[in-house]
Amino acid sequence: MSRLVVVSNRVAPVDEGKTASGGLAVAVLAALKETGGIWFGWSGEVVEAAADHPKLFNVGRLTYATLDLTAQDHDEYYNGFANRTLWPLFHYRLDLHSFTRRDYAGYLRVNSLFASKLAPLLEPDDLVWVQDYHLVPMGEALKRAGFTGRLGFFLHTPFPACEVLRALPSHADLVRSLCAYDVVGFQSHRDANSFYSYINSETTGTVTADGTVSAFGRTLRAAAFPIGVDTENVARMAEGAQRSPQTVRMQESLDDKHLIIGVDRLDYSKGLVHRFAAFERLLEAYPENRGRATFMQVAPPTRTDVPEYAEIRRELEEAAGRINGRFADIDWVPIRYLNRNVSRRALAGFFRIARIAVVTPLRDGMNLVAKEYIASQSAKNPGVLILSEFAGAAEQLTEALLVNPYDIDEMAEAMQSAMNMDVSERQNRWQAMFTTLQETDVSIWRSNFIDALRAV
Ligand code: ADQ
Repeated sequence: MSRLVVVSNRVAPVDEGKTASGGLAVAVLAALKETGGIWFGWSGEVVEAAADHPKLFNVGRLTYATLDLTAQDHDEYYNGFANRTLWPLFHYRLDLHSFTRRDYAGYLRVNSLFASKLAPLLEPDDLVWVQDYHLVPMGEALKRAGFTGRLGFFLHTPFPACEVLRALPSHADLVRSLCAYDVVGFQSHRDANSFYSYINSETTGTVTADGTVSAFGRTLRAAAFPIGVDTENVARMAEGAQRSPQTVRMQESLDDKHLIIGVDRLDYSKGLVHRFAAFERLLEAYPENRGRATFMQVAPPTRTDVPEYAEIRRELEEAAGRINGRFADIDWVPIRYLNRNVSRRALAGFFRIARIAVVTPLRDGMNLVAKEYIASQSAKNPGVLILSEFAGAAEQLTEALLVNPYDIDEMAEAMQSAMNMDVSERQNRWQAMFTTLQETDVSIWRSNFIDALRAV
């Protein structure tokens, strides 16, 4: 059977006791553990002079192959083109999107470098599966480096509408690079449709009803493959964690107040400023919740070298301080704001006891926190998920309270109905979503994608 070779920007920590906060890391590790193979990518180290060969080490049937980056490569490829050009653009933030030819050249250079270091490790019948926006040109570069086998690509972020994508000066190259793969996977139908409409309107290519795309002299399959979580495992972990010292401590500290929880990387796409404002509106408009609801936001800082991330951090600190100053009482603080990682087990325990999860990104490819929250609930007394209609997860989790995250009043109203929702409605909504998660978990995501790639 063909080996699986996964390529992603970061290779997750090997030490499983450590917490990986990226959704990609969580999903890919689950996939590779099942099949064995190679996981290739950046080590996370920035060095003066990069080594000629990747560092290799084996854990069971899995080989990790990692490369270091020089400061210039890291700055142009990662901080620059990936995180200041593509990330904001793909999340519809044209106001934060910047483009320089220097960063773009760095992005292409690192993709070629990765390809030239991976190619010698490959066998012709390997299935190579490239992950995410950092590595769009990697497939083309692997072909240039002589690889002739099957190539798949999965985009974890949204794929923007055509008119937004056109703001990227190199949009035509980006889409041509995507067409070098044999299978291109998107998180949602909305994203796949944006890709089809680009092909139809900006190229001479065609798209058939089953997602076969013919463009730039190639034929490929492009479709939605919504990523999932390890549903049963998260459920088991949450059930066990509810008796853990951390969860018990949290429960006691709540003193019978309802916990509203938010867990996100500290990123402007996650809608945290709007979410804080909505909680403030809840306390203003429905004063009975003062002293009755505690909102805990866990948001570990990421991409701290990118200035926009320092700005969002400052805004949130200010908002939390203002809201707490305005409403806190001697025995109750409205917002608990934690800027750090929490172990997966502790998170599962917190999800389990949280009456409400607020997952309200302004844009999100999928959002695994929404799925982890649902997987963590008890069937008898489940909590309520408030979910942004702009998260990919909203296509599947239609029984959540779906909100437009730009509408602060609507979010506050959703929090109010969640606070007062009776148990039978909570059970019905939760049961439907939990069944969806069982039918679409991470192993099904992985096998659907790999089957599509094998079928090429
Ligand atoms: P992210 O933007 O990182 O992922 P998300 O899907 O929510 O967003 O995944 C975050 C993961 O990190 C979750 O598993 C969560 O539990 C974990 N996590 C977050 N904060 C944490 C904390 N403080 N401590 C510990 N763990 C924490 C990108 C895309 C998403 C897409 C995923 C997967 O932006 O849209 O769903 O990839 O494809």
